[in-house]
Amino acid sequence: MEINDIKHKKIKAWVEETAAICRPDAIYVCDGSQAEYDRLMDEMIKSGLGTPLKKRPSSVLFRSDPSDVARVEDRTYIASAKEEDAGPTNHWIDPNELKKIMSGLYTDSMKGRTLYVIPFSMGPIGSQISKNGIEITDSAYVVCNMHIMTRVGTKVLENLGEDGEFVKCLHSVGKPLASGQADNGTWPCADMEHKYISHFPEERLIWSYGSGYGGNALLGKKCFALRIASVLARDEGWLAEHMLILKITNPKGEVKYITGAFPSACGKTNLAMLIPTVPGWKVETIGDDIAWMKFGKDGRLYAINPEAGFFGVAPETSDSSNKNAMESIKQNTIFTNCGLSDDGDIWWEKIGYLPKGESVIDWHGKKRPAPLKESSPKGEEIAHPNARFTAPAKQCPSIASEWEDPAGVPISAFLFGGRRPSTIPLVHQSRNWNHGVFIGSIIGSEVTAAVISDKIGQVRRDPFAMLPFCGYHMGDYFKHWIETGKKTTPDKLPKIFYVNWFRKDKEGNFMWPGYKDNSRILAWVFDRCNEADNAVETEIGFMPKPGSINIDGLDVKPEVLKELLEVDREGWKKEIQDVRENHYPKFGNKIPKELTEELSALEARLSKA
Ligand code: SAT
Ligand code: MN
Repeated sequence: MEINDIKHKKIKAWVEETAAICRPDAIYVCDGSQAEYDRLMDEMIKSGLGTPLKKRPSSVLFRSDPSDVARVEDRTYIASAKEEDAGPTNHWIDPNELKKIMSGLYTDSMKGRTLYVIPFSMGPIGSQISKNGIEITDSAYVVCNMHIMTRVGTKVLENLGEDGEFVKCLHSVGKPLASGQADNGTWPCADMEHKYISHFPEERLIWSYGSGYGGNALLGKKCFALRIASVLARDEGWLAEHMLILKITNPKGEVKYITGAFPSACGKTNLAMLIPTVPGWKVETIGDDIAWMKFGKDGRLYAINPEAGFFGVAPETSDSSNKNAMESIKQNTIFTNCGLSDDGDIWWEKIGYLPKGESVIDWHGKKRPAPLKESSPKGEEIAHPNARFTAPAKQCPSIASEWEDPAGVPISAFLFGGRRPSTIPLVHQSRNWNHGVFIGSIIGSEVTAAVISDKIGQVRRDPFAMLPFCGYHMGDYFKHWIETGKKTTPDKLPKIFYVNWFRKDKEGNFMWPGYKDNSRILAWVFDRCNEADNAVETEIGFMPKPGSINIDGLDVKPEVLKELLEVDREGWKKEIQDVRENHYPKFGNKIPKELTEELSALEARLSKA
């Protein structure tokens, strides 16, 4: 399609305005068709950027520049009018100043390239919960990824009509080409100090420059669906959350939907695609990363998955850690920064088998002897630790039939979790909504040797798993959660649970098998939502009654389960002290009084016991 095919005056004007600054060689409006996807992929394969995979139909491997392998939090900005509105946990720059810098960078930045206009919808087109965006990009790789991750094309333009609302998302890889120059198969991007991932929340505007990777460039995901949407949600009275969405069916055929927020590296995608080990139970996937939730007429919260695909971490994904993910990526998948084996297939660390053949090409593009082990020393990985697959959600065997229901699914429970070797029990339920918000506000994972800068053993808290993704002050975000709890009657609100699959014993061994067996905890949570008589009240909340977690066929000794489900009073006292002295002060006087009251009430309950 061409620019004159756009009937929406504001979109057309914005594209023209952008083109006048970025000066692309051509402008192309995406229709979202398979033919368009195939043509762009072919061009990228011919240019040497993409490598088709013999073993996986319609699948292509890309290798990025070593400087462009993940989200760049240090270069991510919330440029609200007032610094206070971005809050202490976001990087703020004055929006006028930032626009001046970035306008300079955007000038002529698309020379030698095509400017693609991507009309996209976050969520099923026409849903009351969905939102439209327009991404302008000079990267065909971004167009193809957006095809998978969102709903793209003519149908979105039709939905927008002549004056529908949309979020403006501008992206340039920041590598203009001189006449006659070409990328020659190299990944285009700018130097680190010229990368900017910028959000202008008041204008519902995203400007990204210099990176072509993941959340820096696929602007529908973290930039729109979390950072900008969290601001919209605050203003409009709904929730935009970094949460997976599950459908659970019990042996009687009764269905419930739950969402869950976990900091990174807690196995969220694995949980989203879990194959249960408890007999008679069924778990299906609605989403693996983001949930948008609005109150329905019945006073319950309804969630949609705003995305249409999975952008998952590849390393350690295997038939045993996540069979459904492995099935989802058998065809029509984009791989980025994975290894390539002699037989024309991808490979990564802990994929569950060794690569076929004598050599592999690593994510740098270097030929190496095939590894003899499934893991590699740090820094010598075949696949980059943040290597990704981009796969259509509809290819997932566990995808629920209603995953695209425009009405969304009614949510019965929220799970919050983290990677905590001690203190936090396997599962407990909050006493009420505000206590649940308190739990969400303190989740985090213990720092392991993987992070050099922090003290090992400290808890790095990531409230609601939203710290890098909230587009406004986290203190105001907590307040928004407290306010959300007042919008309906307590019985209609989702119940809130704190789970921890990562407890370790004195020898440092995991006490709980995790993965598929987490379904045993999901079953308990499900029954709690039915007010089952399966809990006892403790100082920290409701916990499983002895015998109410099914461990049949599990290699977990009763005394270990007992320890997993005990209140560690001394541990909690330390937890309270850390929250009071180190965590909450970060948010200054914006911490809602309801949360400091919850902290004190918990302390009082524990000291009475
Ligand atoms: O790169 S993404 O932001 O899409 C994924 C992630 O970092 O969580
Ligand atoms: Mn995520």
